[in-house]
Amino acid sequence: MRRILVTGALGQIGSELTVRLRQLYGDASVLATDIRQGLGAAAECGPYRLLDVTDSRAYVEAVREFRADAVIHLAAVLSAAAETKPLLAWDLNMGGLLNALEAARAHGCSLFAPSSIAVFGRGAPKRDTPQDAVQRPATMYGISKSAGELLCDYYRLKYGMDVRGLRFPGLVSHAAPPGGGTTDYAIDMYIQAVRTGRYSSPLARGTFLDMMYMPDAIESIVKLMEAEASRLKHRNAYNVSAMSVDPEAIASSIRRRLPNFELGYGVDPLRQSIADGWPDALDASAAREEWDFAAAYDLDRMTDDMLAHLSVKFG
Ligand code: AKB
Repeated sequence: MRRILVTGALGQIGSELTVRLRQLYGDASVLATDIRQGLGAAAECGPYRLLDVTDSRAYVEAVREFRADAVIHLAAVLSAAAETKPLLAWDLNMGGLLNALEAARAHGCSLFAPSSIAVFGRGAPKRDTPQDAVQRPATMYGISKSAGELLCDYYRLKYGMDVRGLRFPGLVSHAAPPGGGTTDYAIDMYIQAVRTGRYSSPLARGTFLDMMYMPDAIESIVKLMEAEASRLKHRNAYNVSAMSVDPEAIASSIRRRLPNFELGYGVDPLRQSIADGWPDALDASAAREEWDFAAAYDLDRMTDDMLAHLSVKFG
């Protein structure tokens, strides 16, 4: 990658990824785009442009004018938000991806498109969910991600494009606020632990989900995009995960630092039913074998870093 266009640059992944890409490739080589006027490092430390990814012409124009050779397409509606606005989620997640693929094709760019643990559903093993497992998602978000993986494969096979992707688990970050995901409860728990010392979990005790700390997600995107193409068999998209945790596990990790932290439960039926359809723990061996995926943060290391950052922010 030399000149990179990022969509959804003000979102959960984008706001941290843009900063990292600018460290690696230079400020002027990374164009951050989003649908709203930008605030924060992603918008202020380098080129920024308003871009609605559902506008196909504007997408092609942005790629052409910036002379991008890589597109990182992050704009999407996450799972819980998608269930409240399924048509919007379909339009944005599928229409935006199609426009990304077409813009990248028109200008010979490589493309990164994130997928999710949400592609799995009934019929897939809950533990050690294999790279190649049956996909029967029961949420609009999962359906859009599963169809998105197929679409990316199609562009690879039909046009020979270099399209790569990761099936992200819940991503935990102190930088951007939670954005409508089912796994975002974990971020909320850390914030409330620092602000109020207590938290009511929308997911029940024993609901295990894969998670990963944002710095690991960012490094994974860079590593995958820079990986030797001849090693990649599964391009769209790789299972990745750093831990499988339930609310109690996160609370116990927090209590090592904040012993009085209290965890209660106020289960949200929507988010619980979404989480119940997802795997407990993915098998990430294909990512390890094909491009040396490795996560640096386990649960306690992530907790220590989250609490340190959030204490400065809210303490
Ligand atoms: C969500 O919860 O919707 C996302 C995801 C797992 O893709 N964080």
